Formats: sequence, structure tokens, C-alpha cells
Amino acid sequence: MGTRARGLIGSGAAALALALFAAGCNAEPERVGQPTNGAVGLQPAAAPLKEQAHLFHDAILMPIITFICLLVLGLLVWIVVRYNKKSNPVPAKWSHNTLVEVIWTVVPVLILVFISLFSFRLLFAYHDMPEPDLTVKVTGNQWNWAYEYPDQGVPEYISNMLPEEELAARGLPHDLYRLAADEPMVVPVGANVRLLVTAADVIHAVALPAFGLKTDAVPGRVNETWFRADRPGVYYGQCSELCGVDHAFMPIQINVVPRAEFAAWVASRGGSMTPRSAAQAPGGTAAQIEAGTTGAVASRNVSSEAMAPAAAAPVGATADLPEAAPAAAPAAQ
Ligand SMILES: [Cu+2]
Repeated sequence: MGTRARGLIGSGAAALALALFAAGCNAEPERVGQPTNGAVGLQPAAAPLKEQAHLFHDAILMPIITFICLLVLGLLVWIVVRYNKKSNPVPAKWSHNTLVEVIWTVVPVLILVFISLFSFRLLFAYHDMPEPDLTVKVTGNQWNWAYEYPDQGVPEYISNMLPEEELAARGLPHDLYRLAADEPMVVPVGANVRLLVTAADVIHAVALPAFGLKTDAVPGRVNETWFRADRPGVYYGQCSELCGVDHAFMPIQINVVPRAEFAAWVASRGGSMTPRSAAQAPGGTAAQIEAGTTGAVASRNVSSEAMAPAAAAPVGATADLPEAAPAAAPAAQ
């Protein structure tokens, strides 16, 4: 086969691939809270952190990546055309050029520093959680998730994947297989939700693309993250740390509902919207859950009044302390 014929076949294949790619992009309208068949790019944002992540990806990373790819491609084509054996029969003999080496070292450093400015801003946005309106304790198990609302007194419940046959029974599309759960996490719209994430056996990870969530669930440790869902809806994510044979079967479903509906849901679970004290909450308050760990978050958001007496008290003297004090005791030991 001649070079020309091969070239024609090559460009034909490229055009076909492009057409298929474009057709795939427009296969169906983009969905919020779940993947879209054939779509390319990030899922639509439904929370401020994800919006910032989109901005970072679309406005900073993609232009830089595209520019670098085109630049390298251009250089490559130039070298191939201009310096092949036919066009350049007598090659140059030099092997170093200090100026060029300085440029290709300094310019990438400047590009990385530029990216890092925006990257750190996003990282700080994740770290600087606003005052939480709600705390949900999330525990990864082989192979399901457990959710608990310590401040509302909603005891821990297990969220399992909805079996394939159950989807049709509930009138859900088959696309939601391995995304839909039988007992979702429920949160009110517009609330700052703090997630305290841990695991009971091996490492799992909470990931929900529409909110920009991804946090490891590590046994013996509590990791903290947050989100605020801007609009009601049903949002889907999955465990994102290979955790065993059923790793692909432990989805995360978060239902974002109006506040009144959330209050009704809490009541249906035997909880109450009035925050409970340490003594009343069945599994301890959010502060207790945090204080019970030795991880980095152990002292965050635990009030100083709660921490101080426990730190000073000898072991066994906790009975005389204010109600919240036992919460801090494990952290002080
Ligand atoms: Cu997993």
C-alpha cells in the first residue's frame, strides 16, 4: 500500500472517530447527579465546591493542557518535516544549547507555580468548611454504607445497593443499577453538611461527583469533608477505593430534599430536629464522634469548655464533669 493510500485511510479513520465522538457527546441531555451515556467531561455541578473544581478544570487546566499538547505536536511535526534525512542530509554536530535548556526548565516551573496558585485555592475551599448545619457520620463497610445523624438522634442505618430486579419494581431506569441505594442519605437543600467519614473493616472512599466529594474512609480514623447541595434532587456516587470483591456494588445515593421534608424524614426515623445533648444521642454527638479519634480532626469543632475539664481530670473522675466532658476524654488520654 502506498504512503498516500495509507494517509487517506488514516485521515478517514480520524474523521470517523471524531464524528463518533461528537455523536457520543450529543447522545442525550446531560444529567444532574448521575453519569450520562456517552458524555465527556465532568458531571454538572450541584454544589459550590464542584463549581470551583469545574472552574479550575475548564478555565485553568484544560487551556494549559491543550496549549502544551498542540505546542509539542507542532514541534514534533516541524522536526519530522524539516529535519528528516531527505530535507536535511547533513545533520548538525552540536548536542547542547544552554539557553534552550534553561527555557525548557524554567517555563514548566512557571506553569506549575501558576497552576498551584489556583489548585491551593481550591484545596483551601475544601478545607475551610463553613459552620455546619448538619453532621452525618458515614461508615464504609464491606460492602455497604452506614449513615448516622448524631445531632438529630437518627440511629445508624445501612444503605445497600438496590438489586437489579428492584429497580424496575420501583420504576427506575436500568442506568441506575449500581448507583441507586435502598436507603439513601437524606439532607436538606442549602444546608452545609459535614460528613465524618470512617470505615469498619478496610479502606473505602466516599465519592459523589456532582458535589465534588471524594474522601477516604479509613478504619480507626475520622476524615472530615463537607458539601452544600444547591438544588433538590437525587445524586449518585460510588465507593472509590478498591475494597474487595463487591466494591462495585456499594453505591452512595444522596437525596436532597426541602427542609420540611427533611424534618419529616428525621421524625420518621425516630429523631428530632432539636439538637440533642451528649447524654440523649444514641451513638454520641458529632463532637463525641470526632473526639473519639486520635486523627487530625480530633480537636476540631470540639468546644474548649468540653476539652478543658477532661484534660485536667484524672481517670475515673469524669462522672463529676459537665455533660459534654466525657466526649473529649478519649482524645485527652
Ligand atoms: Cu470500595
